[in-house]
Amino acid sequence: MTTTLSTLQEWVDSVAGLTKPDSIYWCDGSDTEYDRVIAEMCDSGVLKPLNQESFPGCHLHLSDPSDVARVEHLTFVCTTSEEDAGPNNNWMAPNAAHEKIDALFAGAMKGRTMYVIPYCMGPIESPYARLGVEITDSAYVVANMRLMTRMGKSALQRIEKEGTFVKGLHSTGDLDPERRFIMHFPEELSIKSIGSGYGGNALLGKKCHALRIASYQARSEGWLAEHMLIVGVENPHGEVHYVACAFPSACGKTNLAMLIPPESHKGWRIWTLGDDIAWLHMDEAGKLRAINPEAGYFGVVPGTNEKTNKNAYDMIHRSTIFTNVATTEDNEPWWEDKKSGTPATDWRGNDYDPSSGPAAHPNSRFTVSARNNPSYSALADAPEGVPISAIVFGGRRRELAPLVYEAKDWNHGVLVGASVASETTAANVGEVGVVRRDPMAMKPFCGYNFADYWSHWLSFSDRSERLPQIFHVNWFRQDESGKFLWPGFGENLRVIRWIIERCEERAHGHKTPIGYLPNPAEIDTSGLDISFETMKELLSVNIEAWQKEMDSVGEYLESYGDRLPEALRKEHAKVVEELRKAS
Ligand code: SAT
Ligand code: MN
Repeated sequence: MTTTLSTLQEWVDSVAGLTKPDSIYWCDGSDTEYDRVIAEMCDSGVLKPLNQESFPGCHLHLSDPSDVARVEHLTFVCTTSEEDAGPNNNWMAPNAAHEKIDALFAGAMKGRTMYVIPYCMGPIESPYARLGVEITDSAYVVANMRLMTRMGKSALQRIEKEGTFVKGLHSTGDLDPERRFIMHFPEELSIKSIGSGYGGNALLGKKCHALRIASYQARSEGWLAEHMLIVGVENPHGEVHYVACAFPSACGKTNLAMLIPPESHKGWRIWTLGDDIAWLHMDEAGKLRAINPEAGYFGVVPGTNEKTNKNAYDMIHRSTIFTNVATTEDNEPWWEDKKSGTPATDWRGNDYDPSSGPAAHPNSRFTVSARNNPSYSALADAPEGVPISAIVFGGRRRELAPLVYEAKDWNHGVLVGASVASETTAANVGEVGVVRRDPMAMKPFCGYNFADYWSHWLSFSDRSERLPQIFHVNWFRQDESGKFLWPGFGENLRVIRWIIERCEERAHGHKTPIGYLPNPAEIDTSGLDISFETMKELLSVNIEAWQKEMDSVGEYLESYGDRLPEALRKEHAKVVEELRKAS
């Protein structure tokens, strides 16, 4: 396979000229190809087959121990003007960035195969889908891209028809963190990534394309590329509401997207559209419609069990690539909180020794096709996407943020999103558990200045009267002893239900300075072992603490200087004033 599109052929030729691979292979996306690539990796030791009786089609990849997460400090947005990248991104001038990274790419593929991966983000027939080609020297990336995107022949056909595609160049290089960079050139629709084989750094269709480059494109084209799961919530009458939720990495998006309703919620059903990324477009009727640009899940493994996420637990028992988990004596994958089996070998491939830390890496991952998911919604393939009733922001916060509240209107909702703060997780290299601002859960992923991004969000209120209602949730409140106040997981449906009842104008709630909170009786707690006091705690607004919070939000917003939209400043001032009156 080669291509009739000369711009693509010329780019592939020039990359080969720079990186000097032994051979070039164009991926067609077929099953035969996938099986062959997997077999080759098993031969070379990059993959290990797991127990094929209990885990048919499953394989294990152990990465370099220094290459287990995203590297925000080595990730750059290279726009002509530094201001366009904004204080939220690392910036390098495009020429300097190309020069620096091309020097690392020179000869990087010697002795290796260069794979050309045409892919489509979104249903192949969708007007909202976007195209890309990733060039990589990693067979692991090829296999993962096959599971995560619509990859191969049909994508190439559309690329040749449209002529426009995002160019992604990737090499694992020598895996030395000193020579690792993830660079984005949104003005050129291109990405260059070297020195890492890990998910978000290497599967360029995902965070690099579908969020950083796409968010930049979306701004000029009038849509939104967001770090959101998409879920359909069906009530016992068969009515389905679609909800999009933005939570930071490793804060439970996959669990919520695949939730199994608790015993108390007979007749309810959850349909998964996506677990990580949503592209939102306004249709002619003024409704926001969402598609999931991805076709698979790259989820956190530890903590997955029959209680927390039975759908995921079942789904990853076949045709799954595991990265950096432990294994049992029987060669089954093992991870912390799996609730069965014991580890024999840890994620580094050593004999398991509890004194050297967890057996599975805290950011160990499964890669699996969305088709494996028992709650998969066929509408995930609908070209027109699904209409969104509610947008939900959330973070991981021990204190302050109530279980749920609703923004007063769209513009206030933009402030709520811009104010999101969350404890850092193992999804990025760095300290874990530190609260930081993570607006719209996009801090690591917005491909341009956050101030301009908030202006773009605000601009939607002039375009439609039928926008989704905006909410904020926090599943992670703890008491002084560190015990979680809310049971979470499947029980989160009780909160989602209130959100939907608000959208249907059936739940009243009451107004507070930070937004609408549920009246205590409006969250169904039947069958839950949760006291009235705890619910009160979860659904209260501590005025003094919120005043401090709003001071900190104000400082954060002002750090964006003149570019900060006046409307956002106004929303902030309104909340400050209402808190003052309430104090
Ligand atoms: O590493 S990924 O960016 O793909 C997953 C995540 O951190 O959200
Ligand atoms: Mn994510």
